[in-house]
Amino acid sequence: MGLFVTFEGIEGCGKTTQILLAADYLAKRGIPCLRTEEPGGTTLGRKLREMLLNRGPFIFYPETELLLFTAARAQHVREVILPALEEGKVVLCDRFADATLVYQGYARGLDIEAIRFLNAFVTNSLKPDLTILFDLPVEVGLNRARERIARLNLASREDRFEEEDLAFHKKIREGYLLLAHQEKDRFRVIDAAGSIANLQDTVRFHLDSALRE
Ligand code: Z5A
Repeated sequence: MGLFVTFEGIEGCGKTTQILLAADYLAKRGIPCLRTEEPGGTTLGRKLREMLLNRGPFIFYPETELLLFTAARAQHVREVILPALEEGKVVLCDRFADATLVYQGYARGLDIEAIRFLNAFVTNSLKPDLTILFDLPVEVGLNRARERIARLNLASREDRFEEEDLAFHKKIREGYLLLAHQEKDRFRVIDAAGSIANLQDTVRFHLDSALRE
């Protein structure tokens, strides 16, 4: 089996920038690697992503939103993640099941135990070997995310979650920190306020350590 690594954090924490650099780093070292994301990663997942993240005609009840994120995950695990792990690859995934616990559970207020059950069901109980959490004050992350979104044209703006208030985003940060506290062996928390280069050094350090284990 390969190594399953997830990148998590609040909006604008820099995880996507870091996962791209990490994939380059592994490729240059000749380590077979697959970079993927949630929601997304499959054709069905990308369709669901568009519905879930772009502002459109849909009104989502929290329960509907939960089922769509986890439906995308069920497909993603079977079609992409498990086959890559079985081939011995390092799978780098931009968000995974922890995002559902935090966004739909801690922030939207859905039952945490029900989400844990659903996550286990759709992932066939697959858990990341390592989760890198990019921690940042929400005000800083939201500013970064909004500046990035402002540079995009209207059709490509995935900004439904950025519209939520500050209290929502604070619950996300607190939820992630709580999960990291509960699962210290799996999580590595990085202060995401540093420079892109310094953060990448820390990411590489954690990846190298996990690859040696
Ligand atoms: N969601 C959910 O509710 N339930 C679920 O189960 C799942 C997801 C799986 C989409 O996720 C949404 O889906 C997400 C949760 C929800 N909420 N939102 N929105 P996403 O991961 O695709 O989208 P995102 O959270 O908005 O991530 P992002 O746009 O990819 O941003 P990021 O990964 O945090 O950061 P970035 O793109 O690397 O950087 C943002 C900007 O900051 C960019 O201009 C960078 O150049 C800049 N940046 C990056 N690093 C730095 C540093 N170190 N210093 C300064 N500036 C930096």
